[in-house]
Amino acid sequence: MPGTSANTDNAAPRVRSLIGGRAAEQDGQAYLSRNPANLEEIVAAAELGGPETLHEACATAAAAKDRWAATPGPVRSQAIKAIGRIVERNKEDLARLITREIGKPYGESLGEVQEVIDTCDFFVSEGRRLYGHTVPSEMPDKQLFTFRKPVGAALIITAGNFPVAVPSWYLVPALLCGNTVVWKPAEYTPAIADAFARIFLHAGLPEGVFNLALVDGAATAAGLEWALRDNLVDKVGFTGSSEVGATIGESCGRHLQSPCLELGGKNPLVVMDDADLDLAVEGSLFSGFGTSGQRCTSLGSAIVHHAIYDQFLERFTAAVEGAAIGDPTADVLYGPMLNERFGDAFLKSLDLIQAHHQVSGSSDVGRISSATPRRGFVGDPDRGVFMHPTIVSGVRGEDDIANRETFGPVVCVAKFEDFDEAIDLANRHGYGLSSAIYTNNPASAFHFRERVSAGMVSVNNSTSGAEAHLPFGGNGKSGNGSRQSGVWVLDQFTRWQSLNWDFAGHLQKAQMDTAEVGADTEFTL
Ligand code: UN1
Repeated sequence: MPGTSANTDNAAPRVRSLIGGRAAEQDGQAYLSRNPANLEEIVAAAELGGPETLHEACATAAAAKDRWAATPGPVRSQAIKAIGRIVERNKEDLARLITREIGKPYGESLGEVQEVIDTCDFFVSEGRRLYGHTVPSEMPDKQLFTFRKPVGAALIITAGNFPVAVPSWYLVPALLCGNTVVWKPAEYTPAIADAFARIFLHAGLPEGVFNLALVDGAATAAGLEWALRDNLVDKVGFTGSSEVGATIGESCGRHLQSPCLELGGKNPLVVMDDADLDLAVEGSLFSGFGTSGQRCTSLGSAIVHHAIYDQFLERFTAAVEGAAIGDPTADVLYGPMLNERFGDAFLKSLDLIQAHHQVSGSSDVGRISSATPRRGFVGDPDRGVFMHPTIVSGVRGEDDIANRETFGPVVCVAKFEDFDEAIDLANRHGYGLSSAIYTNNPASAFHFRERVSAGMVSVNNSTSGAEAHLPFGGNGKSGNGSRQSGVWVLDQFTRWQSLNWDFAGHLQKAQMDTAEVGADTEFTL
C-alpha cells in the first residue's frame, strides 16, 4: 500500500503526495490533521509539498497521457468499475474516516460515499458509449463524423466539504474519457485523500495516470502557473470559493484554457403562501444546517410570502431549537465545522448581522462551549469547533448578509410582497448555483424555474441533493457555466473532433460544388 505507514495505537498515519504510484520524496511542510469534533485527536500527519511537487505530479500525468488516451474506452471502464467496487467494499471505513476528519454526521458520510459509487456506476457504461455522430454531407460520396477526444492531463482541485463525492465527479469522468489526472485535495483532509487515492491506485490504472498532490493553496497557485507555462496541464477542474475560482480562471485564460469552475452560492428557497409549511420547514432545516451549512448548495436565504412569514418563522425557529447538534457519530442534524479555519471565518461572517435584524434559532450566537452552551447538545462542545445555529430574520435585499456566502450554520429569512420581489431577492446577489421553491401551484413552480438565475432548481425539496446523472453547476458568481455529472460533464473532459471523408475520387469543394434543388421561390398562391 503506497503512501501510508502502519497506523499504530498512538501514531497517526503519515501521508504524502503520491506521484506515479510512489510516495513523493521531497520533504515538505508538516500538517497535522485533527478531528474537528475532538481537536486532541490527530487523524493524520501530512507532508505538504511545494510548487515543485505539483509540477512533478503534472509532468508525470502529462507523460502518461498518450498511452491512456490510446486505451479503448471499454477497457478504461474496467478501472472505473474496479474503483466503484473497491469503494463499495470500503464504504463504512471511508465514511467513518470522513466523519473523523471533517466531522460530517455519519449518515451523511455514508451518503457521500454512495455518491461516489453511483458516479462510477454511471460512467462504467459510458466507456462503451462515448458516442460520436455520423452526419450527412452536402455532397455525394462524402461522409461526415464526430469523435470525442480526451483533453490530456487534468488537474483537479477540490474542497474538503465533500472530500470524496465532489472529487469523484471530476476524477471518474476525466479518467473514463482517457485523460490522466493530478488530484489536489483540500490540504486539511489528507487522511481521506490518501485513502481515496490508494483506492484509485489499486484499480488497475497504468503508472502515472492518477497522481495525488498534497500541497496548500499558495503552492497550488505557483505550481499551476509553472505547469501551465510548461504545457503540462490541459484542463483544470476546481470546486471552491468564487475568489479563488476567479484567480484560477485568470491563470488558465492566459494559456487559452477554459477550466471547469464550480464556486460558491447564496442559494434561495422561496416559500409561497400556498406551500405545505411543515414540508418547507423540514426542507429549510436540512438545506440550511445540514453539513453545518458548509455545502456550496446550502440555503442562504428563505424568502417567504408576507401572509405566512410569521408562521413560517415561528415553526422554523422551533425546529432549529429542537434539533440535535453535536457528536457527528451520533444521530445529529449537524456536527462541528470542517476545520478550525472554517470556524474562524464563520465567526467573522456573523459581523454581517445588523441592528435591524432579529436573531433566533438558539440560545446564543457563535461558538457552542460550556460557557455559551446549547440545550440538548450531544457530547462535549469544548472538545471541538461547534457553532450555534442562527436564524437572521428581517433581512432586506440590500443587506450585506443577503448577498454574501456565509458558509456555516446561519440562514437569512426575508419577506416578500409579490412574486417579482421574491425573484429579485433570489437573484440580486449575483450567484446562481441552486435554488428551491415550496408551492402547490404548478404555475409558480414554472415561473420560478424560468426566472431564477440558478443552474439547479428544486420544487418542494431542499437546495441540496445532487444526483450522479443530473447536471450540476451554476451561473454568475457560482461558476463559468461548466456542468458536472451525467453526460454533460463529458464536454469538460473531451473535445469534439470532426472528420470528413471523401470517396468521390475527385476534389469536391464545400459550398461551391454543392448541388441545388432548383426551387421557384418567386411562386405566390
Ligand atoms: C458542494 O458543496 O460542493 O447536492 C457540492 C449537494 C451535494 C453536493 C454539494 N451532494 O448539495
